[in-house]
Amino acid sequence: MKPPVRVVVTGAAGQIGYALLFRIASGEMLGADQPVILHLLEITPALSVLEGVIMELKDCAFFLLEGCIATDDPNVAFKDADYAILVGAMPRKDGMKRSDLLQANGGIFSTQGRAINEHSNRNVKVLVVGNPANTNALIAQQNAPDLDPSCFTAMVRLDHNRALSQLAEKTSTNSKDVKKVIIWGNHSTTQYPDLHHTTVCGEPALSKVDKEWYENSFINDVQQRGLAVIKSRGVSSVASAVSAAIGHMRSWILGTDEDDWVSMAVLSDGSYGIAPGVFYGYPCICKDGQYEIVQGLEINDFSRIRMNATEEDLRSERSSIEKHLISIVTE
Ligand code: NAX
Repeated sequence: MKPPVRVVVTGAAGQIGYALLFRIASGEMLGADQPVILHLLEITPALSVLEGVIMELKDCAFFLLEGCIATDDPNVAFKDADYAILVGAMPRKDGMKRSDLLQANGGIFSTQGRAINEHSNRNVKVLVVGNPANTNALIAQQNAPDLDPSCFTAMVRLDHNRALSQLAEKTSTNSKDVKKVIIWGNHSTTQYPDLHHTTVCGEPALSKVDKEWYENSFINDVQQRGLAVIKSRGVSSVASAVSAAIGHMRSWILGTDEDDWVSMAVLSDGSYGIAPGVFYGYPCICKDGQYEIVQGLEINDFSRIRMNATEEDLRSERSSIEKHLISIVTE
């Protein structure tokens, strides 16, 4: 058995947090030989709920779970963290403007970014799930100047999985037969699910489906899937979001399959003409705990328009928190 690693989950008493903890403690994220100590961060009013969550974790008698720390203090939560999944975020309330939501989350993610900077392992791997995930990741990363920016990522894996599944269903195949889907850009309705490089059973995906379906149904259905789930269930995606978070971390830590890639939102570095300064969904290959953006893919005009539109969306999110960002960083 390896020595235990410390895994932070924020918003641990919320819907996604609650479901995520049991899958981490059972070994699904890090493997069946990796013991974990869970650090659970919540807001003060939710700490009593968190007590019950810990009781249930103990009641599972997971042999990999070596301890649980519950706290409302980010400085305690992020101490010596090896991995962190930032799920807790300010929900959008009735009548709240998008810019107000961005500001409110600016406060949460800047505090957490600073705590990570101060207290976490220098190689910590951070996944931001709480929305607006890409911009929250940017805020956290900008507030952690002592860490390599590649320690931070945001989740577009749920969108990636939705695309895999919808294409598999359309082509009467299995999701394992579908490779190299890409979600470019923001985890929002401007995201661009790209099938130009995708294969189904080794053949180009776009030779197996008609163009009209790809351009007029598929893209929109993937972009709108989260809203469709809310419309049906009355609440946002939980189990599928948890599965995506586990998959994202697992790929990052344990590596991607040789003949495939995954979509991860990472700090743009100019790749594919996306200017630096936003967390943008890219195709990534992971090896030895590091991600790399896949390079050299040909981008046609159809894709370029959509890639630019989702970049615009991210730049507009960034502009509404820019002042806040700068004042935090230079404080
Ligand atoms: P819940 O409202 O059930 O849970 C959120 C939890 O976060 C609550 O328990 C709350 O007390 C806690 N929290 C709030 N502020 C906190 C803070 N400053 N520190 C620590 N904890 C804090 O929401 P849930 O359904 O679990 O969703 C969580 C987030 O995931 C939301 O922002 C949601 O929009 C986002 N999602 C992101 C997805 C993605 O693909 N990136 C998909 C699923 C989900 O919609």
